[in-house]
Amino acid sequence: MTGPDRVDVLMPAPMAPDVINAVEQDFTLHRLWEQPDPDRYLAAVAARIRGMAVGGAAGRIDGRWFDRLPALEIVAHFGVGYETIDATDAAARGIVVTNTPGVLDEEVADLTIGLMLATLRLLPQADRFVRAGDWRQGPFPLSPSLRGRRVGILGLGAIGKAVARRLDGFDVAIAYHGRSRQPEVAYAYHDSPAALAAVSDVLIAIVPGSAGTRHLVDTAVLGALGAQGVFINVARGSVVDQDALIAALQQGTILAAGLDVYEDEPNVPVSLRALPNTVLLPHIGSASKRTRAAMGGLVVDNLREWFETGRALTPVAETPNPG
Ligand code: NAP
Ligand code: 8YV
Repeated sequence: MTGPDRVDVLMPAPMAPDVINAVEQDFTLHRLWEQPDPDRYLAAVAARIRGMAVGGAAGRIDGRWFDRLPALEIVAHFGVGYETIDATDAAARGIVVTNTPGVLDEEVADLTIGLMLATLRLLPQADRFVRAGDWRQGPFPLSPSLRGRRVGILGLGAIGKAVARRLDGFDVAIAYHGRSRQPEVAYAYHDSPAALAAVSDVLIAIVPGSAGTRHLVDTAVLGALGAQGVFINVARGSVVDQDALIAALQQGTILAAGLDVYEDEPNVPVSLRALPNTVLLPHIGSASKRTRAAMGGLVVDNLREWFETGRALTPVAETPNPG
């Protein structure tokens, strides 16, 4: 795509340098965050913008953007979870929304297993113990174990299944909850998060963030998980009632938690950071160089494919007619 026919693509906030460079190769890229007066700049170029490339830093992409961009055809999102985009409103206006499924499932599943083991076997605590020179005073305390535990997966989708495949090799019982039973799946199905928690010693949340999943894990679910229970959240912070989780960890309602996601990232409450029975990661589920490059590649490929063929590669479920 060269010359006067180059398509105009808006990037409201900075994305990875590789994504910026790749978009710039094929499109006229508008870097809104670099403009001294973004509002005025947008007013000047809005009528030409046919594509948007966005990640979490762009904030909420909804009718307020769509109203201002009358020629917008596609919003290409970096990340599989796209709760920051009003995809229903986009669909109603005929705007395609794409996300980045498929290229990060295995990476996020690897991280989930690592976080689960780190939380159970106290790996960060053990590392700090050695660094502090405390080993010379005596051995590190014995940890809880994965042996004999039952693992519940809240959200047996693409990533949940990749987690389950790994857990198959750990010789643990696996069960799941989703809104629907999956007949082709052999793992035990439970029809509510509380029912799943009641038969689990480790509960792993990997559902999308949405109104429907908000506080799916609440006081009752944590109570059902029980005093030896471990909660792992690699989904979204909104999926768990964070205050209820902190209380459950403080009071021993559950044993421990391993968290990659939080209610108000990057702000993690002091009360959570102070808890010794947590392992806290800064939302790094997909954050390897290899996988982030693949995600960025898919963002750009979606834009290219749409403007070359009129079809998007990975449209989200709400997009009714992706080409
Ligand atoms: P997916 O393939 O769409 O699977 C989502 C699963 O959640 C489905 O099995 C679905 O089953 C279940 N689900 C959806 N709504 C539900 C509800 N209201 N109650 C119970 N279960 C529900 O998605 P995915 O690719 O596995 O990704 C899942 C999420 O992981 C993403 O949306 C994102 O938020 C998060 N994520 C986090 C990281 C990280 O870095 N930590 C990285 C990637 C993704 P039913 O339809 O049967 O309910
Ligand atoms: C990314 C994620 O960290 O894909 C997702 O839904 O949560 C992660 O892979 C995030 O989208 C990048 O901002």
